[in-house]
Amino acid sequence: MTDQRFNPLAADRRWQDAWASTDSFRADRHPDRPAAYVLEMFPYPSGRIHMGHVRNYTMGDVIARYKAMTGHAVLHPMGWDAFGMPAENAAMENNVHPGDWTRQNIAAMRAQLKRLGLAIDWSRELATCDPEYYGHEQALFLDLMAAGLVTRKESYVNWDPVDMTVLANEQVIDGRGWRSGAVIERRKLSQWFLKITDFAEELLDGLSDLSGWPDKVKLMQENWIGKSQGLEFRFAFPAGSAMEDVAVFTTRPDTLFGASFVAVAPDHPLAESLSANAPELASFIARCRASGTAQAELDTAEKLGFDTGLSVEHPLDPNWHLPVWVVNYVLMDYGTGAIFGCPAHDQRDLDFARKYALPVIRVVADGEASDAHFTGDTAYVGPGAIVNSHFLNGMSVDAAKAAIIAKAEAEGWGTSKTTWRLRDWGVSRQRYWGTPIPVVHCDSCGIVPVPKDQLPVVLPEDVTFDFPGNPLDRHPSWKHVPCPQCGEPARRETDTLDTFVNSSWYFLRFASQPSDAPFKRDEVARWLPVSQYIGGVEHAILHLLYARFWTRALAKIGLIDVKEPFANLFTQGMVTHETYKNPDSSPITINGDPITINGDPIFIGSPWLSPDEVDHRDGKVFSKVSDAEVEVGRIEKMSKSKKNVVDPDAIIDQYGADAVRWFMLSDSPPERDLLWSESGIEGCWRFVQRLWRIATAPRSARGGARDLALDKAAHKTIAGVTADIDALAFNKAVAKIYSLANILEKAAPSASRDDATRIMVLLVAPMLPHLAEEIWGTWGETGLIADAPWPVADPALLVEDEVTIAIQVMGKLRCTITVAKGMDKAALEALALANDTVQRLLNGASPKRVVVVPDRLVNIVL
Ligand code: ANZ
Ligand code: ZN
Repeated sequence: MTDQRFNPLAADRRWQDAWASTDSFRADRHPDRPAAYVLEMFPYPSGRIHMGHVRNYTMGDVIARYKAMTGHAVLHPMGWDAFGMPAENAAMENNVHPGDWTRQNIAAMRAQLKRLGLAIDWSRELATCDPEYYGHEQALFLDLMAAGLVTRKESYVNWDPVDMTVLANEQVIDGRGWRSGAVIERRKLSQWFLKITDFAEELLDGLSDLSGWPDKVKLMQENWIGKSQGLEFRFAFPAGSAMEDVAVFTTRPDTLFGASFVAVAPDHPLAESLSANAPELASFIARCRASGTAQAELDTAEKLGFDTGLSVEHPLDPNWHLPVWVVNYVLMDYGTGAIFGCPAHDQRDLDFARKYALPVIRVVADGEASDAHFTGDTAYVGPGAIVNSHFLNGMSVDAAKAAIIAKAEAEGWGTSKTTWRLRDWGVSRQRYWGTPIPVVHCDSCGIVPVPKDQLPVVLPEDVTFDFPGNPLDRHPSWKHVPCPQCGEPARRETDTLDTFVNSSWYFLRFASQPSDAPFKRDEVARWLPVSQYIGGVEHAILHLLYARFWTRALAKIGLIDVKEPFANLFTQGMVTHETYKNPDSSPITINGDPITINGDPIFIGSPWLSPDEVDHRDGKVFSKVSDAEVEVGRIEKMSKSKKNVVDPDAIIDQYGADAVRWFMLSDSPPERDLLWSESGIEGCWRFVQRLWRIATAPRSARGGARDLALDKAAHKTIAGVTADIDALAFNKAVAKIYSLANILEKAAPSASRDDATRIMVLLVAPMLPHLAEEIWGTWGETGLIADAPWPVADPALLVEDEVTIAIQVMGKLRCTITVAKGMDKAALEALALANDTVQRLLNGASPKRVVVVPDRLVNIVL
C-alpha cells in the first residue's frame, strides 16, 4: 500500500542521497556518449540563494537531466565567482576576513543549492578565490603577456581619494564614489591592460556565427565594440601660425559644409599647451576633470565650453574660419580627441551651439525643409538630400560621404578611417580580494614575470582593513621579494586582477582540473563549446564579451582549439513580487520638510514590509505588527531594498523542492519576468500531489484492451514536451503535462493508462526529479529514473487521422462533422446530406448541387 500523499521532506533527502552515493551526475560516467555541456552563470557568494538563482539553476537542471535521458554525457558543474569588493566591504564593516566571509557564504549557499536537487557534478566544484584556481589564472596571464596581449600604460582612471582606490565607471554616481561619497578625481595611473582591441574585428565578425544567441545580446555587443567608418582629416591654422594642425575624426564627412566650430577634449595636447598661459582655461580643464569618465554621464551632463579665441581654416575653403573651443563632451580617448561640430545634424553639437550662440547651418534636407537657417532644438539626424553644400548638393548622405572621402584622399588632406569604440580592458584593481598580478618590479630589470614554478603568488592572510587603501600595498613584508632575474631586492606588483578575469575562463577549468595546468586541451575539445549557457541579460556585454575574448586569445596562443565558448545562450527573466508599503513608517522631517539623501527621504523604520510581515484578508493586506492596512506597491524584481523577497529555504521547507521547481517553469515564458505568488506555489504543490495520486492509482490487469485515444494523447505529449524542452519553452511543456494529467485522471484502468502514466512520469522527471524517483521506486522499476531513457514518440500514433469538415448551406457555415481523414467525396456528400441540421434546412427539397472539398468542406447549393 502506498502513501496517500507524497512527502517531499523525506523524499527530497532520500533521492538527493541516492544520486550522490551513485555518482549519478559525474560528467565522466559515459565517456562513449556525445557530450552536452550545460552551464548556468556561476553565482557570486553573497550569502544566500535568491529566487533568481532558483529560476536560473532550475532551467539549467531540466536541460541537464533531459540531455542525460536522451543519451548524452552531461557536464553540469557549479562554482563560485568568489573574489570582489563585497567581501572587502564586509571585512571593513564587520571585521571579518574576506576569505572567511566568502567561504562561510559558499558553505551556506552550497547547502541551499543541494536542497533543490540539482543534477550537478559536485566533484568539479571550484571557487575563484582558491589558490589552485587563481594560480592557473596567473599562469594564463603570463602566457598572454608573453604573447604581447598584456600591456602596461598610463590612463585616466576614476580615483576615490577617501577609499584610495580606482573605481569603475559604474561605481561613480553623480561624480562621487559609490561607497565613500567622496568627489572623484581623474588621475593618470599606470595600469595593466589586456589587449582586447586586437580582437575587435574578430569579436565583431564572430557574432554572425552565433545563431544560438539572442539577437538583442548580439546587438548590444556590436554597439559596444562600436565599429565606425569615417574620415580623419586635419584643420590647419592660418598661414604663419606656429600651431600644429588639429586632426579630427568624423563619421559624417557629408556634413562638412555645415561645420560651425572645432572642439577639442580638455585632455587634448592643444588645450593643455594653451592652458599653460591661460589660468582661466586651466581652471576650466580642472573643472571638466572633476567629473567621471563615463560616456553616459558625459552625454547627459550639461555641455560646457571654453572659447580659445583661435580659429582654423575650413579644408574646402581657406577663407572660411572656424573657432576652436575646448569642450567637456569630447573625449581624448576616442577618435583623435577632436571634432568639428555640425549642430544641425548632431544633438550634442546643437545643445552646445544654442548655449553659446554659434551658427547652425542645415546641410541635409529634412523632407521639404532645406533652408540653411536651421530652427528648433532637435537636430535632424535622418537621411535626405544634401543641401547648401556646393558640389555635394543633391547627393544622398551616403553618396556625399563617399565623395568627400574620395576628394580628401585624392587631395591628400584626409584618409578614410575605421574607429572602434572598444577600449583595451583595464584589469588593475588596487584591492586585496582578487588574483595577484604575477609580476615583480625590479629597479635594474624593470618588470619581471614571476617564474611559473613559483606560482601561485598567494595572497597573504594577515591583512588589515581598518583603514582605506590597498592592504597588499601596506602589508609589512608581502611585497618585498628578491628579483627573480637578478636576485636584488625588488617589489611585487600589488594590483590584483579585475574579477571579470576570473569569470573569463572558469568554463574551461570545469572541463578538466589538472593540478599542473589550467585545463587539459583534449577535455576542452571534448566539452566546449558550452551547449547551453544560461544567465541574466545584465551580463550581455562585459562578462560575455570578456569570455569570448579570453577564449579567442587562448586559441590564438595555441592553448585550446575552440574560438567561441558558448554555442547557445539564453537570458532568463527576473522573479518579481508585489511590494508592501509599511504603514507604520514615516519620513523623518525637520520643520515639516523631509530629510533626504540623494533626493530620497529617510524613514523611521523600513518604508517597506516583507511578504511575511503582512497578512492577506478579504482581498486586503494588513501589517502583522500593527494590523494597519498596507498599501500594495508596484510589482518589482525581488530585491533586499524593497524587502519583496521570498526565501527559497522557507519555501522548500513548506512545499518541497519539486513544487518550487515546477513554479519556476510554469506560467511565464522563461525569457519573461515571473511573478511569485503564494497561490501559485500552492497550486504547484497540489499538482505534485495529483501526479502522485495518478501514478499510484491501482493498475489494470495486464493484457487488457488498448485505448487508442489515450495512446495517441500520450505520444503527442512526448513529441510536444520534447520539442518544447529543446526550445526551452518550459512553460509550454508544463501546460502539455497538465492536460495529459487531466486525461489520465479520468481514464479507466487499462494497459494504455498504465503506459501513458509511465510516459508522463518520465516526461516530468527532469522537472520534478524527486517525485519521479519516488514513483519509479514505488513501481519497482530498476535503477534510477535519472538514468532511464527518454520516451520516444511512435510516429504512427502522431498521425492525425480525423478531420473536421465544415458543412455549408449556400456558402454559410451551418455545422461541422468529424470524419476519418481521406474520406472520399461520395461518402462525405452522403454524410452531409444525412445531417440533421442539413435535413431541416433542406425541408424535403433536393439540392441543386453539392460541392465537396475532401478533408475540408461540403457546400450545399439549393
Ligand atoms: C562631425 C559630425 C557631424 C558628427 C554630424 C556627427 C554628426 P560614432 O558613430 O560614435 O563613432 N566624435 C568624434 N570623436 C569624438 C570624441 N573623441 N568625443 C566625442 N565625440 C566625438 O561617432 C562619431 C562622431 O562623434 C563623429 O562624427 C564626431 O562628430 C563625434 F552631423 O563629426 B561627427
Ligand atoms: Zn632584477
